[in-house]
Amino acid sequence: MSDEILTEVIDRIGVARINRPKVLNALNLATMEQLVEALERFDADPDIRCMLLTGNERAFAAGADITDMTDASMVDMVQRNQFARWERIKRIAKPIVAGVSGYALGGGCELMMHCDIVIASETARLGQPEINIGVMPGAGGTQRLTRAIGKAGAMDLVLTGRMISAREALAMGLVSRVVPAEHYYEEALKVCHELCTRSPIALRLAKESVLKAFETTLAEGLEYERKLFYMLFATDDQKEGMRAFLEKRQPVFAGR
Ligand code: DAK
Repeated sequence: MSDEILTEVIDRIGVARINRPKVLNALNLATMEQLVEALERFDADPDIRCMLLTGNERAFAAGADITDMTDASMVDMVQRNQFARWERIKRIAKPIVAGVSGYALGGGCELMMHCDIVIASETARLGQPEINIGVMPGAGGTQRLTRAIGKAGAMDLVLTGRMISAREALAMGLVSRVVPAEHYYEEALKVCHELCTRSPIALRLAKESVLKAFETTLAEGLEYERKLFYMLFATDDQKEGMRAFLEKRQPVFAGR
């Protein structure tokens, strides 16, 4: 495996770092494949509780690699079936925290939107600038962005291609928290450490339930949530969590 995606395990956290600094972490096909494989490996590893996806200070990812697409025909794009990789990211069951600094543009912003909690450095610059190069978002940008921030904001970003600051993104509801530039990675890691202390099965079902809200009516979503809520009463973790509360101690969740 090449070193365009660096991985490490810190305690029970799977860390994946996009590592193409010369091109601001532009995501080419090989990098995307390596990233998806790394996330799937972490997802399948019972010792890993959550994941941290990050880039470097200058860029989370400045988009899909434009050199991959410049001369592609419509048929090339169809045959590449790049969407399949993005679908695989969508199926990752464990929580993914994004630590975002610098540019998160186009496919980079879409990748960030596939993550569950986004910790952004105050230097982060986000947007969907595909319109500036004659195309439009292709990995959910028109759909996830619209659901995340509403029509007015999504139209503004998608049609003008303008970049927004981390603070503006926070106000729009596109990122979870904004932190000083020098702390974004450690804050994202801190969130991951917190998630490691939670019940992994409850995390998994809670993630699934929140994501369901993107795809259902309110009534269907509530019904779905209710079923998952009942399911948790079949776990040891529910008993442990509630008993620990009553016994005024920290719970120890086994994930069963
Ligand atoms: N692709 C390839 N190279 C890139 C790149 C990108 N997206 N972004 C930056 N680079 C390269 C630059 O070409 C430059 O390379 P050299 O000239 O040094 O060889 C190097 O990174 C440094 O960039 P700059 O010199 O431009 O740096 P600046 O600080 O001046 O500007 C910038 C930073 C981020 C504003 C600028 O680089 C920029 O505008 N970059 C392009 C941003 C962009 O348009 N992103 C959207 C790309 S389209 C799909 C899924 C997803 C997508 C498509 C399909 N399917 C599932 C089918 C996604 C599409 C996109 O993301």
